Amino acid sequence: MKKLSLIISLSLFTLGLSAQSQIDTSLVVNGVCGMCQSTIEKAAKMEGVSKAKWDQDTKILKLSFDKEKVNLEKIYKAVAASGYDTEYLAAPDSAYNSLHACCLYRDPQTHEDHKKK
Ligand SMILES: [Cu+2]
Repeated sequence: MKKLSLIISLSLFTLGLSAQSQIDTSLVVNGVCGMCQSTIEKAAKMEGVSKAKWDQDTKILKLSFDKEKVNLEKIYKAVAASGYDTEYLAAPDSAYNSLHACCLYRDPQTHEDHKKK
């Protein structure tokens, strides 16, 4: 019985550790449409990221990741490299310019065009 309780407390301890390495945070990422959403989420979903969900209206990318495997800086760098400006880092022009025409979120006209639909 003593052994069993030791095993239980050990596994609870391990559970506690894994829960602690999980980070839930969010990141502001500019974008306009569903296509932007899939590109942003795809870029953010790297190893160690268990959740990456971007909202078109709020521009917020909700993230859950394992801080032992990845960090926020790595994630926003990948998102910026995919062509999207984040609150910490702007996308390089070359990446931005290779986005689909309907995704060129830096142009106010793009936002207008999406509102009309
Ligand atoms: Cu788009």
